[in-house]
Amino acid sequence: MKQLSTLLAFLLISHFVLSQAPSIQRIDPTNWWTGMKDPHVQLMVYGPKAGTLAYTISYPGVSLTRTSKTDNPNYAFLDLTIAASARPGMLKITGKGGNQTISRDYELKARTREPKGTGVTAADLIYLIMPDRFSNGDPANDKFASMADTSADRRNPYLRHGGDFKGILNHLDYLKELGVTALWLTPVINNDETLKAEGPDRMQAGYHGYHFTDHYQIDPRLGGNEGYIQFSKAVHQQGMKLVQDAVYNHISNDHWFYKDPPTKDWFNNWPSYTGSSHKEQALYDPYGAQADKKVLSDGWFTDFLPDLNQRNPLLANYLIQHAIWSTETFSLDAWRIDTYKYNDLAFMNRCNQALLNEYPRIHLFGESTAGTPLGLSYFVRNNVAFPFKCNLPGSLDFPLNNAILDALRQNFGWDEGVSRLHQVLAQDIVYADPMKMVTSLDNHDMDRYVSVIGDDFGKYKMGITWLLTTRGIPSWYYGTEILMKNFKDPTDAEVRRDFPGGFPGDANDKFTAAGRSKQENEAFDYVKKLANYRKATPALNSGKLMQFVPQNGIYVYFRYDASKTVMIVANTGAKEAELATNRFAERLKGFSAAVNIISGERIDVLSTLKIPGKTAWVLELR
Ligand SMILES: [Ca+2]
Ligand SMILES: [Ca+2]
Repeated sequence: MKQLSTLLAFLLISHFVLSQAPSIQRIDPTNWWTGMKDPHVQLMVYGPKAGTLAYTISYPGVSLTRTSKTDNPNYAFLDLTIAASARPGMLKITGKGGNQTISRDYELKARTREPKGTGVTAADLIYLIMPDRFSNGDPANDKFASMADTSADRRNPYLRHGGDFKGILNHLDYLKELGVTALWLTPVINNDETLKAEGPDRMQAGYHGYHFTDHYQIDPRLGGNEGYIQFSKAVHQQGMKLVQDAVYNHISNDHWFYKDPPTKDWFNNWPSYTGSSHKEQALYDPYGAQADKKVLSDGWFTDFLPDLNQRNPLLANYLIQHAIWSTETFSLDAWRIDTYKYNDLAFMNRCNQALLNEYPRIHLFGESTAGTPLGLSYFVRNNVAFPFKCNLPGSLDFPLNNAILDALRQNFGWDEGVSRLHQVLAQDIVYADPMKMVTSLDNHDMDRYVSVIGDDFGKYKMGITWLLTTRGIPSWYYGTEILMKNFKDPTDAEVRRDFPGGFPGDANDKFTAAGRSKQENEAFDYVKKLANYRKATPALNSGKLMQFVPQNGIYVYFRYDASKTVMIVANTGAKEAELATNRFAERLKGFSAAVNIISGERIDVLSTLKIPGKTAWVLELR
């Protein structure tokens, strides 16, 4: 009897499912525009049995050129061509099946006049913010009962803390004063996911933003789509630029399309869980094995971040269009591309080119944690005869970052200490354009700079001097200017602490000089002075670089153009040292004096210089 009733229930449910009318629940991209350079767009139409319908579109200047169906009946992909003559408006998408007809409106918007895709250059200073940890400007959006994770608790380093766009906007003046010209936020796309186990006794939220659950939603806890549009407007009104953090490689396992994949090959599936090897050498190694290449690219970043199969052309279009949609909707100036080396690199070339075609000045830079300039050059435009040619304009410069830290941590030697910095820059020939590399001292995935250099204030200033006077586009991790420190012990959360003063109830407001200690003010003022000097000095932000082989722990280089020469001198040793300057005649020719741009002191550069231990000078030659 029980079996019979189960069978009846099954038949009833099957009948209901089979007879359920098709419907359209969503269309991605959620809108498009007239007047784009590329007249094509492919719409992903999703809903129960949406793929069983026959589609038509009737709108002047818009033609439906192809409908693609997949092995999942809930999807249809519609290829549209939008003629230059098409006007903005609502077009009707009609699907017919049997005696069913359903229609959905789809908006073709007019492009706004907001500047977009304007790029970042070596004249910029990019400030990296983890929005949840910077400032809470709107306590009403800290958590939502309707979301998968309903918690927010500042006492727990693994949960959300409530930071948002409004909080950042409240402190744009602080950032402007520091000399910041561009903001890079860790991803702002919705991470509506359940808490994930990050260890036996720890549950972590996607507070950092890297676990996407819906590409077309900005996280409501940051301010949502409308909040991000307003944020972008306010940032641009202040003359700053906006860099978005992209993740093409993977999504959260709470993403809506992970639960109902459009095709069987939407993800890189393995017979049993296979993580990436993280060994990027396999890709450029002339002796590399295919098996190693496959596990690097198609292995999963973690067991809860499904790896996207970007070789599927429908998925490739989905990701590329999302990048263009975001650039257009939020007026983005540049993209930082997460986990670049794990992507299908042929797909990435297509994606980069599509963005560059639509926005020729946009800057794109990847995160490829390679240890050497040669290794990194594989993942950026390069001068090396690799069989594969990457078209990415820029990259985060991890070899230079590591070399700066080594220069500050190690004693001077043939290959150690500041020799490392000289040697890494000496290999710049591998990059097509070293000025487009994005430099840094630390970031949200690394031990904080101040801790790595052992809280040594002399070293602190020296590393900053190099970052802000050498080639490339400098980036800055929030809080380093007020000496925020920590190692990633026990986890990353330690290097992602809240900015003091950014949250209701904070004891000290370190956004103000009065809230900072004497040394914190000295640190802030040092960065401010150099960042603003760099901004105003073309020799530093677009001039040439000439470096001299370090001797006795002293490293000297010049930045110069037709109108100005800046000499940077760093004594990495602990004791005062003398430096005869006749070695530098080829750049000192025609100059006799210099002004130390930090102290304002005037010095004679043709005499022997006496440089105190652990000191860097920035000397503008006169
Ligand atoms: Ca908030
Ligand atoms: Ca991958």
